[in-house]
Amino acid sequence: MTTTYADPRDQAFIAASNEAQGADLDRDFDTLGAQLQRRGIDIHALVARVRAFGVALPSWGVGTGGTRCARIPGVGEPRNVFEKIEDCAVVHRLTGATPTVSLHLPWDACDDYAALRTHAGRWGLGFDAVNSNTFQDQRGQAHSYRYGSLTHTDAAVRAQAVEHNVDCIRIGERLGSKALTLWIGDGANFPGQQHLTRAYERYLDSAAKIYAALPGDWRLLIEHKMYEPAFYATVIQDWGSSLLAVQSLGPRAHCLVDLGHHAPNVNIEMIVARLIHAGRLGGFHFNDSKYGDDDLDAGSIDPYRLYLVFNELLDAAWRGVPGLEPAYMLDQSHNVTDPIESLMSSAVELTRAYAQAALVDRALLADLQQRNDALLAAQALKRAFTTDVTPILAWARRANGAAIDPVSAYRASGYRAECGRLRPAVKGGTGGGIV
Ligand code: RM4
Ligand code: MN
Ligand code: MN
Repeated sequence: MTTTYADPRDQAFIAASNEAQGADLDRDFDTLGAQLQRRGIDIHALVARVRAFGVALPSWGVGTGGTRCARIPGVGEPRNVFEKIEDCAVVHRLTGATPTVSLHLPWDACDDYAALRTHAGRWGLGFDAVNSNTFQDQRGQAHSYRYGSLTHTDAAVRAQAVEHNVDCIRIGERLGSKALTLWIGDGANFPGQQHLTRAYERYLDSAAKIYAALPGDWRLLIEHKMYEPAFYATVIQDWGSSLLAVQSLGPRAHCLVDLGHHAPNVNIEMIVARLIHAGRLGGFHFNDSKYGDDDLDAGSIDPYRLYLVFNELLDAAWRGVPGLEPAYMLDQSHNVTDPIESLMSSAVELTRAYAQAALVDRALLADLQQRNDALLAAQALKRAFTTDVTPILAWARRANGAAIDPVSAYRASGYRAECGRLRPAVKGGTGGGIV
């Protein structure tokens, strides 16, 4: 069987694939526009906001992920960071919503960062936060992270981990990044294994050294995670530990919330509200989960929760909370899907939650809350969520030069098969770890 290939990043290809769907979209958009008008909402103003929405892609997300049991690679996976950028460009061109990439080092280490920046720039891509990795031993390093990194009992191991983070900052500077995301796996598997207070104090000491190496216009984002790989006690296990750390580090340290890093049923939107209140909400890793750090596609399990997170963010914007500029990043593991398709649909789901949250009648909601009208307040919030904003998202994509239906355009392009031809699997490629 011969498959034809068309570059899905090509404007003419995208425009042609939009042709067939354009008339239906226009009709659906007009119908929705009339409905929203009756609610006092200008659909074009909403389109303008949606067009400007962006989320960063995780470089590690374009390869197939895995679990603790196995990683089963897909066809035509990117073999190096340049090829990862190629795939990210597909996601961005087809969705118009992913203008930046978040790198993970040393998974994405390369010889020429200036060339990497140019390569990304050619596709209109920039770089968001860089992620360090001291949860794995790296080839050639002097000390092992078996018993921790930034919190290790041995000062030499801590120094090595600090140095890696400083290296990440220097690389990020060359790429135009403005933040370092710090997530460590340090912790204990047994009660008694680690002194809970001293381990945290060692963390603060190491993190302060990293903070001191930040350029003036950079932020340090601290990511908490309840468990895994440490199964009894993780040093930065919750937003409390994270908030105390950023407060002790300084004004450019902020908390990053990875949605999957909480126990099931935890009220994440409330954590978001608290961090906004503290002026320390720095960013997100979006994904979805059912049980733990499942790294499933954003919005695939509980889209209402995703919406409620955006509701807090837009409520804060409505209240004029100063200095709130959280970095939006995806952090997912794609084990059974084509990673490009998962990233595209996740970006769309984020945009959907954002657009829905923008529909909330905030003055009405505030009034209902003030009058303790629980039922109508809940309905006012739900009403925005149950509005099908699909035509707004598609319209915004088309206006941005992206695809009305990203996944169908992608499939029609034959990109994955072409990658399979151009990228024969290599042993030991930089696919990343089991994420
Ligand atoms: C962790 C955490 C980090 C990510 C690694 C790969 O669970 O979410 O953000 O960098 O996985
Ligand atoms: Mn994460
Ligand atoms: Mn995670």
